Amino acid sequence: KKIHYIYNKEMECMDPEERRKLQGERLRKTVELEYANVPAYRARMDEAGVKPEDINSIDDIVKLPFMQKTDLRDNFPFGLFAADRKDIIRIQGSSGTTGKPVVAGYTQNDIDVWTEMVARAIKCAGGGEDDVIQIAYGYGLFTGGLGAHQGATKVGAMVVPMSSGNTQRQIMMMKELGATMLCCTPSYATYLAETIREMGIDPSELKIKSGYFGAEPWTEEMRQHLEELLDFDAFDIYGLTEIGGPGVAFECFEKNGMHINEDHVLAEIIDPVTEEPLPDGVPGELVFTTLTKTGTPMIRYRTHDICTLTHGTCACGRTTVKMSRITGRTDDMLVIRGVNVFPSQIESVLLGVEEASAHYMIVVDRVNSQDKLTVQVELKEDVDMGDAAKLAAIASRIKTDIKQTLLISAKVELVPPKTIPRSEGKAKRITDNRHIG
Ligand code: ADP
Ligand code: K
Ligand code: ZN
Repeated sequence: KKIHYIYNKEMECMDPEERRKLQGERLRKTVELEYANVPAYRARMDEAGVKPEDINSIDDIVKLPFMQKTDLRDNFPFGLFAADRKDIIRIQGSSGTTGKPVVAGYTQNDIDVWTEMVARAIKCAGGGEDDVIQIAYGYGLFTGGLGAHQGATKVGAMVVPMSSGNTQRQIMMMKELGATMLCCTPSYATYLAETIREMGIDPSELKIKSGYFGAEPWTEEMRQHLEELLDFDAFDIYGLTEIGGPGVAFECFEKNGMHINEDHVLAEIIDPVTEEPLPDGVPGELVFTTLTKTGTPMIRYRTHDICTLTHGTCACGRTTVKMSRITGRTDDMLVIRGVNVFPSQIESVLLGVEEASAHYMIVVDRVNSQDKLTVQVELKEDVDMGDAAKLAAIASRIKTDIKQTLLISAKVELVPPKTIPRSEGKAKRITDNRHIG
């Protein structure tokens, strides 16, 4: 039975015309703040010949230059902060990047906005003060744990801050405390659910009724599998550190798209090549502009995530635009166990290994619902393939370097010279067997 709970009717069910007006006003304010306080973006606007006064409605957004992840890296750590340093009360960062990570600064206002966005999601799935909400996202710089925690606290639930890992203990607590909701990555949720079954626990012995799962792509098939295992409702939740973490968009009981919190973020879909806006239903790159953030506001931030948008009133009563599942990325970033991995990072590790050639293949599989990363490395011609001890030492060194650089474990397979397929065009460095999208 579908019940439509709505946390903030005024904002979530607002008349679309009225909302456009509100968005226009907030956009102007954001642009003024950015122009006054962020020299890197001011320079970009000057170059494009656009001033804050030129932004009088959301239709004017097309005049504004885009922002990219490289802007965050180039201005690391504080270059894009629009607020006074004393007003920044939190730093959150992206999960998987090496070297200079991507960080965002949050003012009290930004934390409140983020909390409200996640509270809307949790309420939407039926969460409230009678609920026991187990958070099995990692806590830390990663936005998953704290984001879910704040939202669950806001709706008055009894929050269990488990963080990720310790699977048997998670399940014991889930049972003993009578957790009614679960928040974690979809792959971890599946692993938990499968372990629950393996332990001989029937879902009826648990009180779990629903959960929010995000931070990585997943499929409708995975939802069905998960819902069957736990006999509950599994919902998708989307977000990214740069825009404010999880809760930027969340699914309602209709389960056919995620409602974007449009009073706080403005979404566009563009053609990633021409940068022209695309209409509803046409897949393209998702672009976000924050409308209420004051710490690190973002204007036309290119997410590299591919999806479609659908406007209109949902059966749940919300009038906010819905985004489809993410079906792919415009760059070669892989999301492995929620951690962002670029093939170039693996390449740079291999470049530092004397015996390794520049030829490699990254293989990603899903085994027992967990992502498994294998790196096949072609050895240089002069390496003695008969020296097993030496080979083991090389493999182990590469494994350690990958772990240190990317913060995730990989299996390393050394292969003889000239065995990795060569390419004449774009090199194919990735074999992703997870069938996503
Ligand atoms: P986090 O640290 O929360 O993982 P990142 O900024 O590192 O945040 O990663 C954000 C990226 O994760 C998004 O741009 C998107 O590619 C992916 N992502 C987040 N939520 C989802 C989701 N529900 N479905 C698909 N991909 C998602
Ligand atoms: K991620
Ligand atoms: Zn809806």
